[in-house]
Amino acid sequence: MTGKTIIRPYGDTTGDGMVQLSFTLPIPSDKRAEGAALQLAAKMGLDPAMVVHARQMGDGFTFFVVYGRVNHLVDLSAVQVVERDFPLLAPKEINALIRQRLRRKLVVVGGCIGTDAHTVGIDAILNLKGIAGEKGLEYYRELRVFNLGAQVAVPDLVERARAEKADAVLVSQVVTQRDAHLHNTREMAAAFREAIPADRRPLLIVGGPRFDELAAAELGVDRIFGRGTTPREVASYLVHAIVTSRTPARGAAA
Ligand code: B12
Repeated sequence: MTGKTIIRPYGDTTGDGMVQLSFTLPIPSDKRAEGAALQLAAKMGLDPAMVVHARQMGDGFTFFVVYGRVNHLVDLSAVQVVERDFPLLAPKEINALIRQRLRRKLVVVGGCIGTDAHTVGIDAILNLKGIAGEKGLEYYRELRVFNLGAQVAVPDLVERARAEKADAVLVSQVVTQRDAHLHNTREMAAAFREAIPADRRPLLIVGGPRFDELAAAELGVDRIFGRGTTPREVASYLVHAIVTSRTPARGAAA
């Protein structure tokens, strides 16, 4: 890409503004349903738009893929993201920094809270097997990892974090129906603040595919990790936040 700051979507030819959109309408698949899909696309600003796929899904629902043109421009100079503001370290460096500076194991307690049973994400980060060719946090000799699994109640999480003198609590939230991930995260953050004094509170980290990484302060946590996160990123962040960027006061949750 060049140094352009204004861009448009690309479909058939550069900058033609063509996008593809998928959605489901609660009506059986027929001509009227396709008309309804096109009306929705038009109201969303796709002009022209065409239905390129329509398939009935169960009784009374139709799944659509619509292809059409948008006029909107993207201003890259106005895009806000959370940039990685810590160095990405190798496992050896991470272990060495914890051993030399913290002089004890760094303790991590994690799990899925609320009714969420999607453990694949937190397992990918915590368990030895890891993800994307990287080993999980259990692989790091200087980390002690407690993976509490699915559907952990917030009071149980707080108690376990306290009992293990956790330096960091890692929570996964995948289900976002009715903003469950936001409510659960706020509840968890409030419970830790109420139960443990600020200077001994573990670092609070949440992750999941549909979080806005910019919302950490608003949700009362220290950091949010989104889709595609790897264990090494998380381990590097832990070292940055707990070991290298300040005098450790955590891990004494009593
Ligand atoms: C596998 C799966 C299941 C399995 C879960 C098995 C298990 N042990 O985890 C089963 C079959 C049990 C299941 C059940 C349900 N599921 Co489901 N499931 C999925 C599916 C197909 C894949 C999720 C997954 O494993 N992704 C792979 C992992 C590696 O990715 P990840 O979670 O994003 O994790 C990465 C990052 O996000 C990040 N990360 C995640 N957590 C954390 C935490 C921390 C601390 C950090 C640092 C990073 C981090 O790092 C990870 C690695 O990169 C998704 C659809 C999809 N394709 O995503 C639906 C999906 C999540 N499920 C969904 C639904 C609705 C359900 C059910 C409600 C269905 C039902 N009606 O019963 C139930 C709910 C069960 C419950 N109580 O939670 C919806 C959620 C919709 C929504 N908006 O909330 C989805 C999106 C499917 C869909 N399109 O409708 N599901």
